[in-house]
Amino acid sequence: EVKPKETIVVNNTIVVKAGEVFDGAGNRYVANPTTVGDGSQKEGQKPVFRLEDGATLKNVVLGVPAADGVHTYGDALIENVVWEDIGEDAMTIKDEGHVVIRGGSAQHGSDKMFQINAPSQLDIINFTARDAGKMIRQLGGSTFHTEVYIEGSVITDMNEAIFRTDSSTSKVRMVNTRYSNVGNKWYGVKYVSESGN
Ligand code: DGU
Ligand code: CA
Ligand code: CA
Repeated sequence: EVKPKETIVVNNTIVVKAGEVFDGAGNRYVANPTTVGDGSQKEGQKPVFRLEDGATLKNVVLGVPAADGVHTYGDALIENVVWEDIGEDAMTIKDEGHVVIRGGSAQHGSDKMFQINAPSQLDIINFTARDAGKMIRQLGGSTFHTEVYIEGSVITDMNEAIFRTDSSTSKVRMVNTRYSNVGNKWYGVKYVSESGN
C-alpha cells in the first residue's frame, strides 16, 4: 500500500534526538509562520528540524515556509531531503561535527543555502543545488577551520559563490560535479582541490 503524501504543519521545532532516525516518508513539512518562522530573511527564526548528535533526517520535503530549515548539533546524516523553497537558509551547522547531505535538492534562496557556524566537516553527495546567493557560507568573520567535500552534484545559478569563507585555513574539495553560473565559485577559499568537474 502506497499512502498519499501529506503536508504537515510544524508548530514547534521537531527535535531528532541523539542517534535517532526521523523518516518523513516523503511527506512535506511546512513551518507555522508565527511560531517557527515565515522563511523571510529575518534572523532569529527557529528551525523546522533540530538534529542532535548522530541524528539522521531522511525522506523529508521542506515546503514553504521553511523558516530556518535544519539545524545540526554534532554529527548528522541528511538523506533525500528536498527544500522546495529555502527559508532564511536551508541548513545550519550550529555545533562541531561531521555533517553528510546525501541526495536531495534545494532551491530558491534569497541568500544562503548552507550556513556553517562551527568547525566541521560538511560532505555533500549526489545533491542538486540551484538558485541561491551562495551554496555554502562559513559564518562571516569567523576564522575556524572547516572542510567541505562536494561529490557527484549539480550546482546552478549561485549569485555569489559555491563556498564563501573568511577563514584562511578552510578547505574545499569538489569531484565529479557539474556546475554553471556560480559567481566567484570559491570566494575567499585558500585551499581548493578539484577533479573530474
Ligand atoms: O550577519 O550572525 O546568517 O546563521 C550576521 C549573522 C549571520 C547569521 C547567519 C545565520 O551570520 O545570522 O543565519
Ligand atoms: Ca542568516
Ligand atoms: Ca539562519
